[in-house]
Amino acid sequence: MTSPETELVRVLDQDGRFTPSPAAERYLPLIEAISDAELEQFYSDMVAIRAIDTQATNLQRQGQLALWPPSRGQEAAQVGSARAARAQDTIFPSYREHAVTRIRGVDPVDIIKLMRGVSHGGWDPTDPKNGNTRLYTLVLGSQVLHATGYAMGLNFDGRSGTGDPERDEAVIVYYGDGASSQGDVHEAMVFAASYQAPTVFFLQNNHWAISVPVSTQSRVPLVERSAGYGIPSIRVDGNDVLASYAVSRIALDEARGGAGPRAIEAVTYRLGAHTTSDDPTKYRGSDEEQSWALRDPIDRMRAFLENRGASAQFFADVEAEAADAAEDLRARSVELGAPTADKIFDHVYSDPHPLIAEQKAWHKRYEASFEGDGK
Ligand SMILES: Cc1ncc(C[n+]2csc(CCOP(=O)(O)OP(=O)(O)O)c2C)c(N)n1
Repeated sequence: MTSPETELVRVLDQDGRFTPSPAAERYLPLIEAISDAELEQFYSDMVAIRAIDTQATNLQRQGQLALWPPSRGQEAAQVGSARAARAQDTIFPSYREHAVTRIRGVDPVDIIKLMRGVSHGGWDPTDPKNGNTRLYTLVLGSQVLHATGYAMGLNFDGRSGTGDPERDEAVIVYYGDGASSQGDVHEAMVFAASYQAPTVFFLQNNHWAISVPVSTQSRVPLVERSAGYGIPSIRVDGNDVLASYAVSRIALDEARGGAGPRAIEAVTYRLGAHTTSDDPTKYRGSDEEQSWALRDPIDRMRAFLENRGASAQFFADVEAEAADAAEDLRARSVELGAPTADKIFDHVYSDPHPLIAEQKAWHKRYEASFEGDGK
């Protein structure tokens, strides 16, 4: 049975033609109002992050990083939703939201620092240059609780639903199909719905929780999980950047305006490995991967822009800028060096703690015991 929630919002078909689905009807005025410059920005965001993502994957293969979670294939879901957020909104990423964080101003080298093990967090979430972007979360689903608690706080502090769209704030939180099975996510939804917290739950259904397919995880479309808590929920083609932008804009506007939480299931696909430690050929067939490769979000948007008359020069410039961004990432990543051992102890608590101070002193004595060794 198809419920309204399971109808897919899509405006660009696989070949980039503008052919809106019935569920896309209410979003068309918004989409038609997107300027040429914004359309081009969406495309260049996607191309840039793919180049950066490929570079980071290569850096891991060359031993420069411990691990990298590739975002290949998920660019449209991320760029559309991130471009829909207002500057005052707060972003709670999981660990694959490289396009989102970049759009908010986080330097990609700060993600490298985390994955290289030279930083405990990567960036300072309170520094305005990072666009209210909280840290990556590796414990599945915990950020969904953090986001909901934060959104409840926005309501308590009168920073949401006041009727002033220039000041009202909302929260958008990213999580995956696997994380949607975590208890934390369900608790968060109960609280968000009960308190009408301005939270947008943005689920990227990339079809695999490492080797577990979404069909094993859920008997119903994932969009029905959030709908079951009374949260208005929309299913969108996550490989269509325009649809992703439009549903996110409306959901965030509604949440910010005091209408309570909203949920989006972006149907997309992880084209690469879960992380650089994973080998997807062990659990999924190449037919599936190839069929999704045909739905590549970047190719789709490129075809759309070409049909509108974008010049060859535009595409060449975008490619060149993306290559420069990737090269810059490489140059700065290989120069990061190792952290001092003190840093491991200094960032455990924000205030001094006697146990940590004792451990730090012990470690210093231990290191000193090697001095002069072998001479
Ligand atoms: C609480 C918790 N349980 C298990 C893991 C191990 N783990 C890391 S990623 C992952 C799969 C996540 O899949 P999904 O939520 O679909 O996100 P994706 O990685 O596909 O973007 C698992 C089980 C973890 N990090 N945290």
